[in-house]
Amino acid sequence: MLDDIIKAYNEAVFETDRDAAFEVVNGALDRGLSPEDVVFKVVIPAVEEMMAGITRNPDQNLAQHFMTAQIAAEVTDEMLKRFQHPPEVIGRVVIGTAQGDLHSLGKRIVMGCLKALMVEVTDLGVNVPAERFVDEAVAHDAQVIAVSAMMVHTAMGEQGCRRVRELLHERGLEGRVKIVVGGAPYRFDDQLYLQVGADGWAADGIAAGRMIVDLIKSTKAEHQP
Ligand code: B12
Repeated sequence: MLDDIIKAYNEAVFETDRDAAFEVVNGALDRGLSPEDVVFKVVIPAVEEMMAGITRNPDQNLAQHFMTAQIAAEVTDEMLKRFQHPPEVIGRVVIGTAQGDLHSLGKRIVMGCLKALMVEVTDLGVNVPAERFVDEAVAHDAQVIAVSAMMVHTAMGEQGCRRVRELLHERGLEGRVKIVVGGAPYRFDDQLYLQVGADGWAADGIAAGRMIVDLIKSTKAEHQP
């Protein structure tokens, strides 16, 4: 059954047919597939296939890629509403895309993974100033600030993660709040997260979920009386 669903979903997004994609997803739910499986076994692999397509042929139709990303984001948002509600929250994360960066899909996927792992997530959206990351982390009593950056200049620039690190330092919050980063530039250089002052990074949503849960647990343990 799963193979048929994946094939039908991939055909729909290849045709950039949003309604057909939703029909496939709703049909899959009717046939008993869980919202979690829709995201992790159907939507994410389709996005990964799109990314592999771009690597193979950078001249591929950008509109098609954009629609694949848009459809994936919409389906993910719908499925997240139906994810099993966690009985107990492990910790809290504020997440956003760095200042100057409007890429949102990777962040959404990370959010989905975190929610599935019982982490409370506050989405700050895209183009988020460093000050806002820190203010919101304090307001939500978050253990982790998650900064997504898809472009080299937003990953490495002075207004992104580096500035968040400076602000945490200035406000004496470094023990209480950790910073994690992710996005294409970090996949190209797996040491880049250290250069920009982050505590951790991950290459995909699933690894991000695991890494952030570990960081929340260790941060909470350090602060237990
Ligand atoms: C889709 C896309 C767009 C869409 C974005 C739609 C949207 N709503 O998000 C649109 C068309 C709008 C777009 C615009 C632009 N884009 Co664009 N875009 C892409 C593309 C093709 C895919 C990005 C994507 O969605 N990937 C799919 C998701 C699932 O993967 P992901 O984002 O990497 O996220 C995963 C991991 O990285 C990780 N992760 C992500 N965030 C985080 C955060 C944390 C904390 C953690 C732990 C993990 C984590 O987990 C995620 C899930 O597995 C990439 C190419 C690529 N190969 O990445 C270019 C790319 C990022 N774009 C690029 C560029 C240049 C642009 C534009 C400047 C183009 C232009 N000339 O206008 C604009 C910039 C707009 C802006 N100011 O932000 C360049 C950046 C180059 C560079 N070296 O800086 C890329 C790399 C394309 C290229 N090869 O040139 N883009």
